Amino acid sequence: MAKLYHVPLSPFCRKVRLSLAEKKIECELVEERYWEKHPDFLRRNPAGKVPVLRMEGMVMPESAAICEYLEEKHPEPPLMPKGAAARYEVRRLVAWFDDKFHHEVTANLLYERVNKKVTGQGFPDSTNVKAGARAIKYHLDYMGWLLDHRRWLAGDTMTLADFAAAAHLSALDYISDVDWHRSETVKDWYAKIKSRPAFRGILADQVPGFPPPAHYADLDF
Ligand SMILES: N[C@@H](CCC(=O)N[C@@H](CS)C(=O)NCC(=O)O)C(=O)O
Repeated sequence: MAKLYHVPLSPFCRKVRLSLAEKKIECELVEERYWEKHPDFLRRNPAGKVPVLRMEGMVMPESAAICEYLEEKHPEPPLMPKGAAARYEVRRLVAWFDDKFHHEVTANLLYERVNKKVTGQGFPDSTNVKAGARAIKYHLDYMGWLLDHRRWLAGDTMTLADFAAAAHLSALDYISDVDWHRSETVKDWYAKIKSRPAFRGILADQVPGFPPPAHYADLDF
């Protein structure tokens, strides 16, 4: 069986978990305290980052490369559209969330509030938290604008772009940092994606010392 080395609130790990679950690939989850830098873990990924997927004789770090591998080897159900332009748009938006959103929002909110404590790096920096709280508004507005023009973030079908976005937002929702009142369109999109069977594992996550709010796993939030 495949094995995913992960941490529960990592958006990169969540994106891979969603892809595996959507494609109904069974996978054992192994929590990896990456900050402890165990030699076995560094052998699996010298970059020292999660996720790392062990599957089909391969040991694979890097979430975007993993998701593209899964897409090529297990194309059903597809998470990439057909056609170069549509595929470009998915990759652009995956990069938007995993680069820009990650840097401006996830790092400032989730990493300040949770990762710092879990990894023993002290207290949240309020300047960073304020910057993250400001930035998420603009990102939610951008998502709302995209979804006013398309059924899903990158076009007419659900793709890796939706999973990338949902991975970040679900981790932030776990710490109540998403204002779902800001955009009805974004809330409807999240309700749709949250109710997929592939999301169940993520909604069941529990991080010791950080209980999720009641609405986190509620499909009618
Ligand atoms: N580009 C990587 C980023 C992965 C990443 O940054 N993971 C974080 C956890 S959310 C990590 O392992 N950080 C450890 C570090 O940067 O040393 C991917 O997409 O897999």
